[in-house]
Amino acid sequence: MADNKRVLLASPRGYCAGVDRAVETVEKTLEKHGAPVYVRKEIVHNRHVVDTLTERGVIFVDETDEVPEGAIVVFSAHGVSPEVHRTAEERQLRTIDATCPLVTKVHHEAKRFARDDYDIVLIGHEGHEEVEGTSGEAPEHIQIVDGPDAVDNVVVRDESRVIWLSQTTLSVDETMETVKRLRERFPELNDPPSDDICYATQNRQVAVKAMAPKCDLVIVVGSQNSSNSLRLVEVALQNGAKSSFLVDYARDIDVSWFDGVSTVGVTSGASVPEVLVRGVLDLLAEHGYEDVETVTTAQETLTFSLPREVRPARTPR
Ligand code: 10D
Ligand code: SF4
Repeated sequence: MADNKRVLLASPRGYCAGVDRAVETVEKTLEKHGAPVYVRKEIVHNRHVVDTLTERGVIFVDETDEVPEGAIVVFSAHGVSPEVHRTAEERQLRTIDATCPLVTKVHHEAKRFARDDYDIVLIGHEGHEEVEGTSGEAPEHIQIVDGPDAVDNVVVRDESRVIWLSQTTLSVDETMETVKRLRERFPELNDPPSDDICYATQNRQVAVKAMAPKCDLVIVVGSQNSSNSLRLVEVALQNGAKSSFLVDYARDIDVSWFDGVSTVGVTSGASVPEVLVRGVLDLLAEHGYEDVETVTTAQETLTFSLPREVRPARTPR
């Protein structure tokens, strides 16, 4: 049995402004129009959020051709390509776009640099919905680079007109390594006009970095398909945590992970409701980890207004 059992709780953790907006968009759509409401792809990559909304009458579909003509469909926080907008329009679907404004910002950058005839290197995970949406803005100008080792495969037309952009939820350190390798190949490589890895992704990684060296175990609450949550496990391991696991629920924790463990770090991905973290803290307390100390590395205050279709009407003064 380990002595000095304690929990370090990362802050910030959990819901970011884009997830909060996307989940509320679906809730408001349900309130306004009643069930069923269709959502293309998982609104955010969290099992609990998806299951809870399903119980309330949301039908999650993979593609808009599964939505009955004329019905309402919400696009997920990860964004969609123009092709998805076109097919929805053809089927006369009523669309509500819950794409995070910070993802939309990267779409705008992709369109702008494609218009200026740059070759765009989009650093991101092949097959991830956000990457599919962003690359769909200018498929003929964009090539996807999935980490440092993929840099060797990049082919450009003019080395002086190359820019890199990225998915919003990547590991900051790995992305910088990819950019370094890109710059070794293309010394004139242009940087994006502003950070594409969003504030929430960065803040959650910084908080994990601060606590990881002190942790025997870091538990990250999040789903297996959540890019930003997975990155937190990697960041914990790369920064001194002796072990780290991703769990959807407290019940996924294997108590043998606690063997010989004094300090447990806890954090959660940007798509994770706080109630799930509470469940993990309760389980930890049952195993003697009652002392919880918060490790705060940033304060977050950003919020986004809801899409026009579900925004509350302004009350006249
Ligand atoms: O997989 P992921 O990290 O991109 O998405 P998740 O839904 O877990 O978190 C929110 C991030 C979004 C919507 C991408 F910006
Ligand atoms: Fe937006 Fe960042 Fe949240 Fe993604 S992780 S939804 S880009 S705020």
